[in-house]
Amino acid sequence: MNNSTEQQFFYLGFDLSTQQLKCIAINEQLSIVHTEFVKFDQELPKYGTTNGVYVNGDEVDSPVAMWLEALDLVLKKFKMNGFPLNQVQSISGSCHQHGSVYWSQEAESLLANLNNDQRQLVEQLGKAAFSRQNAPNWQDHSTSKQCKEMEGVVGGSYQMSRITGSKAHLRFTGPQILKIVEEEPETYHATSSISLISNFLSSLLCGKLIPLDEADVCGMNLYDISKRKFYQPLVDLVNEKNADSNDDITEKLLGNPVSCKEPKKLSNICQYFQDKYGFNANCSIFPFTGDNLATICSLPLQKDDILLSLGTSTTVLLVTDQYKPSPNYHLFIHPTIPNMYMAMICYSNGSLARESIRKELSNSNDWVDFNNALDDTNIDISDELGIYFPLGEIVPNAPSNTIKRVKFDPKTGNILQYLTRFDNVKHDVKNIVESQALSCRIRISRLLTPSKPSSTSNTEDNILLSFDADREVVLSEYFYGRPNRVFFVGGASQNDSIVKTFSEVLGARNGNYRLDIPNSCALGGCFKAIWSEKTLIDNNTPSFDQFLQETFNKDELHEVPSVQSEQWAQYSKKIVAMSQLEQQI
Ligand code: ADP
Ligand code: XUL
Repeated sequence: MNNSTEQQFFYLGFDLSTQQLKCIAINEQLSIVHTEFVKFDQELPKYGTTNGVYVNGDEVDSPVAMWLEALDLVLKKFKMNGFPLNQVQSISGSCHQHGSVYWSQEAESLLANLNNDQRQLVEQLGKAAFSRQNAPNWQDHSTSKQCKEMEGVVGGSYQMSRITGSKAHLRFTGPQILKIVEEEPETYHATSSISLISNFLSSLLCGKLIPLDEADVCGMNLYDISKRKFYQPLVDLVNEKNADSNDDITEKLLGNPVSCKEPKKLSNICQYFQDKYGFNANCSIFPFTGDNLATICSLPLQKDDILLSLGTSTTVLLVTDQYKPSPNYHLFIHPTIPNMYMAMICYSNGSLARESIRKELSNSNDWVDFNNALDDTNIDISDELGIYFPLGEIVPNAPSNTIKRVKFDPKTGNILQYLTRFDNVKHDVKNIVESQALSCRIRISRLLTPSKPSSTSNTEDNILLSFDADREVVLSEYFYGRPNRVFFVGGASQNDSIVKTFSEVLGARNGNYRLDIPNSCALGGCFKAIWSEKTLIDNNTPSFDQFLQETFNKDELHEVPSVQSEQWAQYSKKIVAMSQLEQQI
């Protein structure tokens, strides 16, 4: 390390993803000064994972011991490369969501007695600290029975989303825990506490068991988001399924989660890390959160801003103050901005579906012909709509190879005719991109601040749309919600024509931007760490979004050229047709 790092303060952000543990250090100017990572399959091959997990039919899990080794290894790399860990002021981070770690009765004392006696974490905690050696992973899909049981208790998918922010999902931690209660009663009984991956990692750094993070807890299907406490009928279900009446799930989850209303220091880093890697005794640990939640903390996102990831799949992350749950998406408590939520929509058909239309159009491996068709204003698709799901789709729920093309009446939105083909594949090019964007717009519109108040006087308003989970929505609620800004990331965000079409359909009021965020999860952790520490030292520190707005390097944002956001209104005509089309799936 050169002299310029002397006397500086640094902030660390971890990212424990499915395939690797990454750790990034930033300075006071929020610039990355050092990065280290450990790739599980390659660097810890003795665990024999593939892409970080074991797959056994529909069960997917990961060895917890591998993560212990990875934590020592990543910090060893910082030390070996001369990074001054003694100048780190604070640490936070993110972890893949929904996974769960099962601690044994001895865990608490083993954590409290961690010391630098030459033995690694894996040797000191080893098997003894865990009642289950593997942690279920978010890719697990073995809990259909438990999802049904849980939705049975609350009264169905919509009720489940209304209470917990999401309908019951196979990967969510509540169904995963319930499965262990039902199928591995001895394991459950031997478990003193259960962590998500996020508070598992913060517990290691603190040398004591840390409760859940209130943002990440929303990925469990157990937490009543509006009441900010565990939902008792679901807690009772887990307790009743468990033969040992002394075991209470809320006790195992260590009671109330750590609130996100204000920064909360968990503790200083524990002695083990001070002695072994030279951390300062005052280095603060702040709550870790889920990876998607950390991603929204990596940018200066404000209310009504969207982060749209156009990768292999499409993911929409939105900052909203509206708690209007739906089985179509997820709502989580925002990890750093009080009274805000993060909405998330996950689509499986994104780039791969566009690629399949590109192949139908021409043999070319680039996007030139596709983009020419997409930009061609002479191709009129104003009375057409198409949906293209080569892969099974999550939103709307559809089996693989669901492809539908229709002509509709633009005045009423009623479908007039189903087609097997349009006149030309160029129409498919325009329709696939437009309908993908329209689907995002419809799903998020009710979560955005309306640009006009919605009215119920119009007779049109009474039309029942297939996206109306709660049967209380009026058509006009889908018309006026416009995003503040849209930030595009992921592979296809490099494509001007695709990004321009999405921008026009979504109709952001204050611009569309493209950026590269390869380190978003770890950076979100760094930003949370620096802002939390500064807020504790000086309570005049601005709110999280304001702090990032002031300090974020704007050169990283590239405005999307020549978007006509006012075209937005014309796509409203397709909402009724889209609803009718989705009803036919
Ligand atoms: P992942 O989501 O798997 O992390 P990426 O974000 O890198 O991956 O996205 C990969 C996808 O991006 C590919 O399927 C590819 O079709 C798409 N992609 C990459 N470049 C372009 C481009 N210029 N135009 C359209 N799509 C692109
Ligand atoms: C979100 C989800 C994944 C994991 C792993 O619900 O399951 O995004 O967080 O990245």
